[in-house]
Amino acid sequence: MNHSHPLVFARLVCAAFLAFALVHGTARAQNFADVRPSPQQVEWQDLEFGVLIHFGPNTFMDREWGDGTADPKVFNPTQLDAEQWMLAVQAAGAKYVVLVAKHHDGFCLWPTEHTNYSVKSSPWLDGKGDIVRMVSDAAKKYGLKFGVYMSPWDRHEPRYANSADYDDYYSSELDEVVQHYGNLVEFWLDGAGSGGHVYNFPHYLNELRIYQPNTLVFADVALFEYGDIRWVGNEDGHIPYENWNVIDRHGYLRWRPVEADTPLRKGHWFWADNNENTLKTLDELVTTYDQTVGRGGQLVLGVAPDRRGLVPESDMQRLREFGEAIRQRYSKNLMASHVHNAAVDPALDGDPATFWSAPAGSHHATIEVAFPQPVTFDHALIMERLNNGQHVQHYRIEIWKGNAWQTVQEGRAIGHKRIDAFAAVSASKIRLNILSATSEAEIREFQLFHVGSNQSGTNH
Ligand code: FUL
Repeated sequence: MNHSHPLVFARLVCAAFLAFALVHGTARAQNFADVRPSPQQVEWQDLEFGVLIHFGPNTFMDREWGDGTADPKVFNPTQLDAEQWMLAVQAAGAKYVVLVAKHHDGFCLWPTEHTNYSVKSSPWLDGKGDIVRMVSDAAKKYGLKFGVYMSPWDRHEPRYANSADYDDYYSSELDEVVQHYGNLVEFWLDGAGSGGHVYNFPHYLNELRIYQPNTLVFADVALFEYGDIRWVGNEDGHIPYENWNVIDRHGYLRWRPVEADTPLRKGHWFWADNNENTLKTLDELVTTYDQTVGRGGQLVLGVAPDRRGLVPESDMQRLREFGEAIRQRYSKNLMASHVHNAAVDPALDGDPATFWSAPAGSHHATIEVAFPQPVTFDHALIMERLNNGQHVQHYRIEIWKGNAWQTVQEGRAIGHKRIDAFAAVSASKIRLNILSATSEAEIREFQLFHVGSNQSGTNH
């Protein structure tokens, strides 16, 4: 080892300091308020909304969980068009797409060298196609970030019976996916079906990190220690309020933002015949949005192309309506007409890149806003800046009633984004009253909307 290398030297100094700190008891105890997100987590949380795509032999066999015996010959989409999938993702307003590259049936959507159970053995494009390539290329073209899901549970691969052999197999497949398809925004580690099987997850993660240092790993509850993001615990499209980003597992406090995955067709991640009646209504989708993104978490909506290899027209239409409804609801920010006040404007300017900070070290502060004319509103959207941690523990939205402040809404956590819905009120003086914060609150946005009679998605 060459000890004169500056990096090696810096590491030695760090290690010496750590040893000194531990021996002399100067290492600071960790608490909830000290834990901060990584820059990658901050960036990922800003994406807010992604789409998860399921497509494979199951699509052709009306199955949700294939048992790994389907003949690759069944896989034969006639009009597969990954760009059409991206149009669906964009229309819904999502910022990224996660493709299920391998589901529990073990069938690979890319021509892996490690098994024949893949697109290579299908009649589609004479076995020369690569869906991972097509989707990653299309995503790039449409300005969407790209991620993959690779099921550890594999019901086809015979090596699954032997943990060590299967670890080699999974790692070799992983190597292909992480090296050949560009940057992955998210990597899905799904725990379903894996009970009782021992995987070498630390090895998988090492492999992934070598090539994809910035990928956010999604892991469900059982695989918690391997993830950067945690599963919400249901597939119904809602995040329970209050939602805190810092959670405690095995005595370790960690920043683990929550992701809520839910399919566009109720109960169906894969397309199946005759289930159009399960397509979620616009109201249901708007409610889902308000109860996921509006509760400071990530929404990941499942979209399933059909046997042609296209997102069905009805689903496409619903995704368009959904995207449009969200834009309509949250684009006319009534804060735009406020009387400017340099002290608080960074929270009122409609730009999440700027933020207002409460006085250093404060635990209580207010953002007061005046309007030349009274404004009528029934929704508020607040974004907390999380780079320094999630601080707000208790807040009120209040209006001035001539001689006193009246509470319109009261809440606890704000987090990345908080959407509150309430009966319409009119006022020309409004404030965000932060009653309690672990450290100075940082607010990126405080916005007001009048959604009106279309009250679907009420966030209570
Ligand atoms: C689950 C899987 O078992 C489902 O089939 C689906 O892929 C969903 C997104 O994750 O755990």
